[in-house]
Amino acid sequence: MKLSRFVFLFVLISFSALAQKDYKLWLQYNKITNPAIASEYKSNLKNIVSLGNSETLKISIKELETGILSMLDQKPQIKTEIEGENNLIIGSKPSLNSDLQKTLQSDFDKINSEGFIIKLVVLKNKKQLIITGKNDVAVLYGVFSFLRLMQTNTSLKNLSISDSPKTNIRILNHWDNLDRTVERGYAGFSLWNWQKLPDFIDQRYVDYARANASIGINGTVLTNVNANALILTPQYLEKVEALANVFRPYGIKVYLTARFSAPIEIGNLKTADPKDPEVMNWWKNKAVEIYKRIPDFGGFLVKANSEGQPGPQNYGRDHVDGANMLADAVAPFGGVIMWRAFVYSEHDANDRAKQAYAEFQLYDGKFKENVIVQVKNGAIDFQPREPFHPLFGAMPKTPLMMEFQITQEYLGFSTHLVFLPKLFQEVLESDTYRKGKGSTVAKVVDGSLYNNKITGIAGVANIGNDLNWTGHPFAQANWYGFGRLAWNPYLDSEVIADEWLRSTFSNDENFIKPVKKMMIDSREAVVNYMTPLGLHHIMDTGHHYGPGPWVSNLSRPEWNPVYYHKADKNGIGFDRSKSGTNATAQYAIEVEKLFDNLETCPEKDLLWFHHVSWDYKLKNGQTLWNGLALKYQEGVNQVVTMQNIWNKTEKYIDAERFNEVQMLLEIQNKEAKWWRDACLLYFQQYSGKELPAGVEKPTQTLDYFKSLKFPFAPGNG
Ligand code: GCW
Repeated sequence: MKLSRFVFLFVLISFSALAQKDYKLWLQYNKITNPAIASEYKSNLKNIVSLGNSETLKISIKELETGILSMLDQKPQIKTEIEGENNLIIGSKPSLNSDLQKTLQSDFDKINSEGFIIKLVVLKNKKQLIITGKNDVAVLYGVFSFLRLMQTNTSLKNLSISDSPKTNIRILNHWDNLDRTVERGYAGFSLWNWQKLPDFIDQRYVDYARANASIGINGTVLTNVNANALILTPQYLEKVEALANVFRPYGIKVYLTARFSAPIEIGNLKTADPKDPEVMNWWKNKAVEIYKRIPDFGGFLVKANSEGQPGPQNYGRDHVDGANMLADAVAPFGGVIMWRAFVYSEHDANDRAKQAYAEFQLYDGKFKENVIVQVKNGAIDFQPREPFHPLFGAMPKTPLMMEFQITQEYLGFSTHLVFLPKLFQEVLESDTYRKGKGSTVAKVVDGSLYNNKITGIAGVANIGNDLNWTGHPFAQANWYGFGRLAWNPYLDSEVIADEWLRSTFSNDENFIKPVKKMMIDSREAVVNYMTPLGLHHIMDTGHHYGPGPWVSNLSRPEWNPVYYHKADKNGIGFDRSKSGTNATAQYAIEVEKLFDNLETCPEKDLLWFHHVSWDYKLKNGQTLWNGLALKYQEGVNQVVTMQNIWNKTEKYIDAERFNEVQMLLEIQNKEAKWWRDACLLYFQQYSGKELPAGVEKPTQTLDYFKSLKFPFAPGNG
């Protein structure tokens, strides 16, 4: 072999070997180095008894074999009968013998249809380990959960776990277009290769389903909410069917976005009026056609009469008319309609934050049983921090599902390390007070506050065809954490970070401890260097990359950052209190009072609810101007701390991911400074004050920052 060819091959092989690490996400299955733990597992994992034959069970067994071989260097024997002791028994309830069913009865009573049991049991005097649930997908969840125990080096002693998801619909929303661009996507192009489907099944589809199943995600909306009707044509449905076939054994249902005007665009009708019999029929027939191909099709996600999307209002009808018409079409097949409440109108420029509530709250109780209203976590749009959306808790007779954004549209794209479960947890823990103290958003979302029949959590996916799926290695943690919180909205983000780090990198405490802290603090860092003290939506417009607090020339008032910060010589902030737009009145009285009063309003939300003078005294004694400037500086300092932490991790992890994260943190550092300098220079024009001691001098002029243009920033169509 010629040397050059040899070198080429070597580079290729080592490249793919290295790239694999990133690709494997949180399913690294690293060798267990703790001898005591390893030997516990080894003795229980010599034999696997598989009680069944379904695709899903085969996947479960294969996953166990892969994990055990990789973590323990042990190849388990696969059997179909229980003989001897210390077997790992895998199978769903119907496949268990009566002895086992009896032994586990009280555990089965505790779980729902998707829940699982992992337990050490004694059967006829013999110790066995069992993973079971009421059906095979539940068993698969149990298997992944067991592998997580292994990956996190958790002892098997006294093992007895029964765990069920607290929500029904745990779903990713892909804002993927048919040309494979991804709206607000920062990790390459769409995974769905429509041109090669249905005949070419990319291994990536399988790996995608596997990763999702491993964290309990059970649904995926394949297409952008800014929808294209073509996805509903036979040509595309055939491709969707192929994907649904891949995902099914992993327990993942496929959903599509429905463009409201589809009956006109692909059905040759004159109207899409939801009360028109022909339109109603068109959707009914469309549902029949889809369910013939995909019997477990999940249903439709709809963005209607929002940001230019067509909807029932085009015909003088309302959201209820539109949603219920579609609900009727999919109801015979058990489908659901996820109707989005993300609406705001250019005709109501008073306060965008009030519009979804104003438009939807009065529909409470009017939607059909299989409609669930999908509400973003906050009333504006996925900002680094927003108070919880006032609709949560305010529609007792309507199931509401949470929409989080996993992709970092407003949080530095995939170049900034921001651990989002911290943000998600803050929202889920917020108290709506709608049924007294303790009426948290989590309780609205999991249906326990109002006994809703369907419940759900959606996350706008951050996944693309980048080798590492999410662009930033740490953005994988946001996908992971979303899935974990959709399963259990009461999980602590620190627990999530811990699990993820151990499964993704290493169990070494010297690595875990500092890096976990880095992750936990990363959310506050981004708030500090972008939008401290309740500022919001001051990103440059369109692409939302970098600061643009000065933008004021867009046609719709609420598209301009100046609309949100309202800085003038008197002060800064959006007055949403009684003296302003009175948005606070959309909350329960306890919350309203808290936010309305300048004294009690949490400082983290100060400028969200109040216009405050530059000399206003903050709780720490600083003036608002000084405090704001110091927050921006603190954000930058936090990024430096993150870099220092990361720089010490080299010896614990592979060089590739170490280097990647190191480079990305350097970008984050530069951009944090950019944010600080641009915003402070801009606001300084109004405050007319010097930067306080401790805040670094800007290195460029305001004009320079204003001159920066990014015509090809990703994710912007
Ligand atoms: O966050 C905004 C985005 C739009 C998005 C819209 C929505 C899909 O800037 O790109 O459109 O929200 O959620 O519908």
